[in-house]
Amino acid sequence: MNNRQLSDTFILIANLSEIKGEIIYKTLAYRKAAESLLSLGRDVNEIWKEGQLEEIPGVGKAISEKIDELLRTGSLEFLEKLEKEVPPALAGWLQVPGLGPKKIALIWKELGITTLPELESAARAGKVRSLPGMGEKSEAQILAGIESLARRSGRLPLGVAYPLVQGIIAALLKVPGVREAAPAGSLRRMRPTVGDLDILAAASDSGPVMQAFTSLPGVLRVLGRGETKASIEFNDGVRAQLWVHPPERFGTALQYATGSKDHNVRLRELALEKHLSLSEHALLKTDGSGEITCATEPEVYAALGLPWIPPELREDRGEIQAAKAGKLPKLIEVADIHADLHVHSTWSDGQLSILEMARAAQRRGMRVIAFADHSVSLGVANGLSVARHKEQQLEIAAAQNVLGESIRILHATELEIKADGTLDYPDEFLAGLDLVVASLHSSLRQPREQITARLIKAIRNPHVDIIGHPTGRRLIPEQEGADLDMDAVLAAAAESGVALEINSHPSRLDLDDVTARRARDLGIPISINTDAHAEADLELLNFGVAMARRAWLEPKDVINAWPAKKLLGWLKQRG
Ligand code: DGT
Ligand code: CA
Ligand code: ZN
Repeated sequence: MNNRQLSDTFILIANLSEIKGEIIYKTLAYRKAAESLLSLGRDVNEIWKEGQLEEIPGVGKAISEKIDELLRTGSLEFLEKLEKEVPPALAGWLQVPGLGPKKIALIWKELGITTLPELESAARAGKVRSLPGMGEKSEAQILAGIESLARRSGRLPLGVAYPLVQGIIAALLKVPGVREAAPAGSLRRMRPTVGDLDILAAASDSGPVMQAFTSLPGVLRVLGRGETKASIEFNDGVRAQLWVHPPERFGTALQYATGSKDHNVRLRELALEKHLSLSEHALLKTDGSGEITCATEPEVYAALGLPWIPPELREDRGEIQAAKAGKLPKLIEVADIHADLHVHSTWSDGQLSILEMARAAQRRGMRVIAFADHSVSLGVANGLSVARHKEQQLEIAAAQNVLGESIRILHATELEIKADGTLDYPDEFLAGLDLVVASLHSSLRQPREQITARLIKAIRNPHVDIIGHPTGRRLIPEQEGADLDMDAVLAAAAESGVALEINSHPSRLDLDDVTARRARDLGIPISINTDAHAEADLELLNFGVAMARRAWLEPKDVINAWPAKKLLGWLKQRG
């Protein structure tokens, strides 16, 4: 079993346990383990052989025993028992927006149905509305949810694809004769989800590297294999494509394979104007006088009279025009970020103490860190009461004492915007905090007008500094964000001066690139945060920065890249 299959198994256990009615803390533990298995970046089988399973964040004794049994035997007695109690097909119902474990258990027990098509017919026949606690509204919501499920993308989240590609590249680089290997396609452009994995290798003889690629561990079948291209499908359905070109044409090949298709089409038009023809294989002079070989990408762009364009911009959203005019943005980089304004500690659902987390952030170059533990109404995440905040304040002061000037620790909150639009703490209390991140976590399926008004109310609260993961969309597991009127949200944000977050966690990446760019154009400050719950999560910053780069953001647009003095001044002036 690979990381992904193990992770899926724990998600299944969590889902079935929830439907069974197991207490939420238990199921959260399975989910945490599943998430950390996915974002591990190493083959869990290796860690298992080293006897280090419990070193994985979120994996304690009970879960490591389950992993051990799964890796040894390929099955798990605990899960088999659970599947006898709760039909496994019911777990799939949780994908339906608006259907939670309680409702699922109710429908299953009352109507005796277990499959999604049965559920759809029951809802269409009006059998769901008469169940206790249901009604016409919830029935309509279930039907709408089933429809939106059918529209799902089937794309792979970047956070899952990224470590997979790194693993493949590492394997290919070991093959004799391979001079270089690099990600290409949408993954190199850092799209939040990718259709398949594209990889480019430089080798004069493509045979050995193709052979290594098609016999990677976990390959189910080879879909095609030619002179310069091979494509494979892994056991879990993920597809990967390898392109092999000689080193002297690596630049031309990488440019082509990176795309996007639309960017390439535009670039080819530009090439033709210059009497050049740009293809997958070469950059040729159209008068037949020969080839311009490009070993590197900047040479390709230079031949077309352009500066090199960062891959994140290559979506045909004006980047070629900007490059021509010498007006490409000076994109933000991970090294520009010196503040993380949304992390969690053991005070709510994080894994590290304030001192440990602050140290870990400091080691990664942070000069400011804000502990935005969950507020009181998010009970499942151990949200803080006002009284516990007072104690937390003492611990922050103590940690600040230990760490001195090296990093400034802010006392913040991730404030629940409740279903009725009110906030979790009174204004007087919020006024005393260093920073307030307000987020939506519940009742995300409210009608457009209601949820838009709810978010705007928080945006207008003068104590709110940042709106966390503004739409609430999730990529792992896939779930649409709230049905917000984004024009209205952005207009309100521009007026109030609140910052909007780009949440770096690969399961969120919210705001998306297009909306973040619109926000920037309206002068809305952007905040890139890790939302870290464990030390390893701090490494996820590069995903948030990638979204910001796709949004054309520069350091001046991002409050986390401001000098600490400017950032703290901004927070102070907001009250
Ligand atoms: P994806 O996989 O749906 O997330 O998106 P991409 O961008 O990775 O697209 P994919 O995998 O179909 O193709 C990989 C790259 O190959 C793409 O970024 C650009 C290049 N490419 C593929 N088909 C064409 C084409 O018809 N014309 C041009 N110019 N380039 C293409
Ligand atoms: Ca692709
Ligand atoms: Zn949150």
